[in-house]
Amino acid sequence: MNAEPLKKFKVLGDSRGQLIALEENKEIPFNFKRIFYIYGTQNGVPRGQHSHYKTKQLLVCVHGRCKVSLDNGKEKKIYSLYKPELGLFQDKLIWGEMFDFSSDCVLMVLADDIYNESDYIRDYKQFLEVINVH
Ligand code: T46
Repeated sequence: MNAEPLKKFKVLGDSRGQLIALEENKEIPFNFKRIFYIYGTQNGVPRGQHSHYKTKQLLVCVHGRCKVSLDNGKEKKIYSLYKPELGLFQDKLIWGEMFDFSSDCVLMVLADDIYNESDYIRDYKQFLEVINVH
């Protein structure tokens, strides 16, 4: 991986409790167009297992915990998301897999584009072919 994809956000708030603010082009390292969250993942089931041609994502586990592997075709690293002040940047053309979800995990994903299935690469062999030509 080039730049460190795991970001630690500043925790605001006071004696009443905590608050984290994410702004585009600051904590979110792109212009932001979409948010979605996944939850209720069944025990032992992975999610993701794909890459995007263009879409960039920032993954934040706002409740519970999970692990994420990021793979650039040459190197694969595993990250633990276990508190809301951690954000993991998944660049375009990086294969991502989310796994080891706690039953209470809510994984929020911020993306720089609207949903478009044609931006997905869901076959790992095809992913390796695509990154070889970029
Ligand atoms: C990712 C992980 C964490 C939409 O209609 N709009 C959307 O914005 C998204 C993300 C999905 N969908 C539809 C497409 C499928 O019919 O929701 C269904 C489930 O999507 P998918 O199989 O891609 O779900 P996951 O959990 O494997 O992956 C999703 C994201 O696709 C992915 O980018 O990082 O969550």
